Amino acid sequence: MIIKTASLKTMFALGIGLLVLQGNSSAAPVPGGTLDPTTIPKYVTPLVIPPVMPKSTTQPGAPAADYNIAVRQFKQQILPTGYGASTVWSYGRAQDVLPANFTAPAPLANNISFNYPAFTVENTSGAPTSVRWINDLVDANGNYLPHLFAIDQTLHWANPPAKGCSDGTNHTDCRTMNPAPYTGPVPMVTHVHGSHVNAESDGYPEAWWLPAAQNIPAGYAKRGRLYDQYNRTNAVPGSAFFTYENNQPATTIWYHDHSLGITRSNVYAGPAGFWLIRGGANGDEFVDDGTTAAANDGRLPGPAPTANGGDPNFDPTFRATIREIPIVVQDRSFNLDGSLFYPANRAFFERLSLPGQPPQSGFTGILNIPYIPVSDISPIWNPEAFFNTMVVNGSTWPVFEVAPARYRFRLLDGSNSRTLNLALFQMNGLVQGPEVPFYQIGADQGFLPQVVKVQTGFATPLPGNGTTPVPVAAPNPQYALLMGPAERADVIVDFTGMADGTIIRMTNTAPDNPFGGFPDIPADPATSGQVMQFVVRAALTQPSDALTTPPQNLVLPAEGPLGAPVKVRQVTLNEEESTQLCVKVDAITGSVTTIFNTPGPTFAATCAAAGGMPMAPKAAKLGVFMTDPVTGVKTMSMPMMWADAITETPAVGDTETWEIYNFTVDGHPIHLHLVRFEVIDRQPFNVLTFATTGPAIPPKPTELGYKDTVIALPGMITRLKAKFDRAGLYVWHCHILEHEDNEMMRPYVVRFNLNMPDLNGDGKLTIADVLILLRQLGSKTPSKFAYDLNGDGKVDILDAVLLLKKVLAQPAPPII
Ligand SMILES: [Cu+2]
Repeated sequence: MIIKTASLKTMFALGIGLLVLQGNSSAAPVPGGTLDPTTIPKYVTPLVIPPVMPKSTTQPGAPAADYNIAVRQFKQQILPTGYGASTVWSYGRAQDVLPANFTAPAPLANNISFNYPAFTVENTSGAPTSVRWINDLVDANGNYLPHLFAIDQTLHWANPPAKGCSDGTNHTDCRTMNPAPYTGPVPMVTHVHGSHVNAESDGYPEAWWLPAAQNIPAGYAKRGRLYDQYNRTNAVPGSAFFTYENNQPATTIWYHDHSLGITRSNVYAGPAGFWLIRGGANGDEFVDDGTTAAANDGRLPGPAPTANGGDPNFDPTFRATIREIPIVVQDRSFNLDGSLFYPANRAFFERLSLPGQPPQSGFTGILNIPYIPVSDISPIWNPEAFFNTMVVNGSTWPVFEVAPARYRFRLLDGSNSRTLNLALFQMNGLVQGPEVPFYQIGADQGFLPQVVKVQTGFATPLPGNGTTPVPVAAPNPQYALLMGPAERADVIVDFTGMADGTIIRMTNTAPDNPFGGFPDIPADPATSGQVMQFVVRAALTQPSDALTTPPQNLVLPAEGPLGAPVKVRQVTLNEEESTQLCVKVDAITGSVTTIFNTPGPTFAATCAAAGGMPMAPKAAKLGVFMTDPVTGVKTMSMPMMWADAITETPAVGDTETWEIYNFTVDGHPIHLHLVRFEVIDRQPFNVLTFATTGPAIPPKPTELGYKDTVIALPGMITRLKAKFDRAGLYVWHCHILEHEDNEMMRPYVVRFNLNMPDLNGDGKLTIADVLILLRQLGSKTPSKFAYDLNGDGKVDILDAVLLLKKVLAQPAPPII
């Protein structure tokens, strides 16, 4: 069944043809905290240019790491001057001491590198980087800091108290029946999104750890079920030591928290930053100017901030030289005191208030239902979360003064749920003037095969010979620069020749709701429909501006395609409704009340007969198809839980095509850890018969580079192809963080190849490989699952026996 992840009230309104109830209207800001977003002045705060994360010069313990990066709580002036500062969390160099009442941004010259978003970690392709990630969410007395937001313990989550699991057991990483918000020490683990990395360093959601606080309550687990470290000699409490091989082409990736069931809340508090990889065979050095005979003489706009190069936020001379800038766009809501707002109960999502409590956000209707443990609905979790204020590099609606020159922006949609559809327009006073194109050169995982000129309604690949072809229409006239949560776009914007004082505004016309494809109602034009503004200043011109290559001339060093897949894997996207809570919606007030709360085989029919509807959505889930054991024909989509047995088990070195069937009516930005994939196509299908209903639609030209996140549109099969080239346990998930946190994430394991389980990689099968496997039996690491040679979901003596049989079955080696 298809279920819309809108509020129940909206679903009800749609069902009876009433659209007067709020929910999908864009004429107003989306509800949020007590600060009215329309009162916040726009384009008054200069854009913060993230400086480069400084390497550590002191070590908190052995072994030495390139970076010791702590996450801390501090204040930041996100809103314009005169408004209250916001309490945030973010990363910085651990040795930097924050003064009391520290408020970011602050000059790097003061040896302070803490900022939201975090400073950029610069890397070279092929050169490993080690990071000791430190959970430093403690106060001045060494006591743990509680979360900034209400934490729902009824999701499958980290559960540091290690008790109260819903199945009656007591351990971490489970779903509890406790509806009260969690107020203890905060679990964290860092994932570098898009990193081709060993499993121990990937930031597995059950590999979290608590801060080394002095008052961790007795009985609490300080580490998650699969906490592990690349270098197991690290002894610094409250940290983990990870190593990143960076053995991947130059690209824009990013780091953020990934703890089980609490990622949405942790990331919303701030911790995220860019991780750039440069150099290598597909780096900037191999960009060519297609209009000249010389090889590799293309020059992209630069420079970017460099380590020890100055502080682009407090040194105007240095700032004037910068031409390459990472830009993260996020939506947030605020309260009058400047604090961040994140909803604290399910009623907020329904645009209702809780019974017996003051109305929230002016909602007059009441959500009067029981929650877990009485029903099966989580009390705090919101199925999606949209916010009314646009924050760019940690400032609301900033302004950036630019030279009349070409700039390179590495754009990231860092929102929890919001898809962006970005465009640039010259402004003539308050009137929107001509559109200024984006020239997209890269996607998530490196360069596109061709520069794509992106304007509203058009995406035109450029041949790279100085010419611009007739514009190519996008699949729908509304498409501009579309980015789902976690997607990146490496773009050039050409301000060359623009008059001093020209104003260019970045707008967003994706909906204030989950993106499900165009057409849709654009975001509120007065708030979430605006992003940031540029002002051309001729005085900022640098001599080097004349040296950069016009985007029409660029020939990009993109990679070739992957080979044929050895397997086609079919997976599904699903949403679930309650199987016990039947509710009704008051057509006047929108209030939702319980009709009955009883599970049973006839629940759905009984609820419908009573004039009600199941409370929904309950969760979003990934899944697989059930098939008829005799005919092999698909019979139904089988939603799977995080805790269910692993069903996606590619062998090392295999190239697979994944067909993602989306049974929901929302688009989901699907992200696979470890791999870089090609988007093959999208094809409509019938959700009842699973048969395709139309031709496959090729990816947009902006999706032709390697990617790690793709929007799986509703009612479509989205096909991607990836080579799974490292053994270990990883995850794949929806990057709508509210979905990811409530079951829309699954582990997958890249197993050693059963045909050639050469575990030590010496090119032959010997008893040494068997010994390696035997050593895994007692370990608890994300890598261990790669040794499940017989695919029974366990790594045990049976796998060792299987391997031994293979070793013994080999023909005797020739005697020389
Ligand atoms: Cu999703």
